[in-house]
Amino acid sequence: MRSEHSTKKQVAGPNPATERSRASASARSPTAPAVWRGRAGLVGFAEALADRLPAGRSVLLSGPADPDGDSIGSCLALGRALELRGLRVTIVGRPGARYADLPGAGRMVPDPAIHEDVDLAIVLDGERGRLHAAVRAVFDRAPERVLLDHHQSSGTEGYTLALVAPESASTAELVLGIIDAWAVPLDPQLAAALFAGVIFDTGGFRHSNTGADTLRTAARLVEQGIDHNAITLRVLHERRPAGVAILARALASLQRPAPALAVGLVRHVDLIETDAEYSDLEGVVDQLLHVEGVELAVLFIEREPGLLRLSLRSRRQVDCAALARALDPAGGGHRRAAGCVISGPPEMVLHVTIPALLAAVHAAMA
Ligand SMILES: [Mn+2]
Repeated sequence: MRSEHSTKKQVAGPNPATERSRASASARSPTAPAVWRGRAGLVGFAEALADRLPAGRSVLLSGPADPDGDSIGSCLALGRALELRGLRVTIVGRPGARYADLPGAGRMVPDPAIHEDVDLAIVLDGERGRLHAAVRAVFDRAPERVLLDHHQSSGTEGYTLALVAPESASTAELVLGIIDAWAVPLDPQLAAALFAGVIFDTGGFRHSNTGADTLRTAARLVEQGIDHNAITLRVLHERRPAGVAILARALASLQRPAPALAVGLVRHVDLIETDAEYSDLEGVVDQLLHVEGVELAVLFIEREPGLLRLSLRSRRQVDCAALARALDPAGGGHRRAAGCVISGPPEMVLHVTIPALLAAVHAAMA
């Protein structure tokens, strides 16, 4: 399983001079915006964040409206670290069965229930455009707005503080870097939440974004005595009965417009009839990608009647983030995993989209 937002390992470019100068400007003035790109900015970001968070301040933490394992694990771990530092923390999201056992998941607040103003708001593992509308309103009103992310497609405009590190396999690894920079001692609760994030975005250390750093991080987390096997089983493998039923329908829908392209369609009626939720479809697109000979897999999910959510995955050549953005200007993600939304009846959307998918496959494999 891989999030929409996990990616092939990418080499960080040097920080643009403008970003560096803005970052150093923030050290002088706590109100100037500060932006970092790449893991190299982690300590500077952590220090700037700490400067803005004296004990007693209120902080809101949220992932995108449909949080995945990395979003949830990152929010829970950073939330705990902030509480240990004396902040008043609200964590947004509905964790779903896969994440309900993680430490702190029980106190997450559903997105629509968020309305109280906070001193500082942080969006993790996705930019603010992906927040639930209710959360977005609170986020935009917050005097300090922070982005912590690893999506190559995330912009950094509109934040008082931002770190985007596309070379990091998961946002959870960035959170651990912050925890280390703050010298907060790692404990089993932090480790369990972070481990969930790391395994989600690396597909259990199988995706190409898994590097030596990720494995070293995992070793540190396992050393905390967490039940890594139980977390992996729950987060990556276990399915609700409704999830098995929707998986069966998704696999039965497989089309191969070309040998290298796998397309699946889950209609709204499938979700209704199987009683499946959107989160039950996590990891299903990877099953399509793992068909022999497939380079690009796309799962079309009719989330609401006439509204299709596309999950794109590639093995090597196709840049899914660029393809998602070409299909939908609001789409994006990582090179090997991305998503976008297209409206229209499923047949029509397939009819107009498949030629573009075929063109991308042929161009990438030429
Ligand atoms: Mn992620």
